[in-house]
Amino acid sequence: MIVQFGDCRIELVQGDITQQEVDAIVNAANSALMGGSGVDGAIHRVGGPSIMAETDSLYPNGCPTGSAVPSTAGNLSAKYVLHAVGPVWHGGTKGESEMLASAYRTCLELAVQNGCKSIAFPALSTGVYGYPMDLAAEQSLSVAREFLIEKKKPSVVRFVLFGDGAYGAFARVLESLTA
Ligand code: AR6
Repeated sequence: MIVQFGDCRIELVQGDITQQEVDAIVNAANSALMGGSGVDGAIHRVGGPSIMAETDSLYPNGCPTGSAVPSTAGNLSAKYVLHAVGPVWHGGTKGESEMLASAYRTCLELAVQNGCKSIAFPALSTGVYGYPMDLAAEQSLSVAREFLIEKKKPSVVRFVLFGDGAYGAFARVLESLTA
């Protein structure tokens, strides 16, 4: 599914984040930037050890929840990996939605600052961190839409969803945002 906002677009695809041909790929990292399972495991496996070597040296104190930090992308075809730290879901009363929005916004800002025309996000926080998919879809797509309307870049914001359930949830929300 593709929806145009001026000269920019939001794309939804089903697939593997590591296979995306974009300028920046977003990692679903933890605040220690120590690697893990899911997206994080896949990015370090496919991208190779140079990514972790770089984040260890540039960010020895990790990255706070709700923020993101950039690195180069090793063997991935992207130029950058943006390591974003989404919130752990605690029922929705601990500022989770603000932290999720802030993680997405920081990645979009980093992409623009680094001259990236395209960025691919996974559904941050919806795996190990337990954020409900429908709520995550609403939050992430509204941040992306607002950013594109206001800043008019990057040209392509792609959400790479794992499986039918995630794709369906994002597609329903994107339809409602454009209705
Ligand atoms: N491509 C796209 N999406 C994927 C892929 C992939 N290769 N693999 C999983 N997903 P998660 P989180 C989906 O757990 O919830 C790690 O251990 C997955 O189905 O990767 O932010 C980190 O080190 C889910 O919908 O990230 C942290 O400790 C979404 O991506 C912690 O997990 C995010 O799932 C972060 O948890």
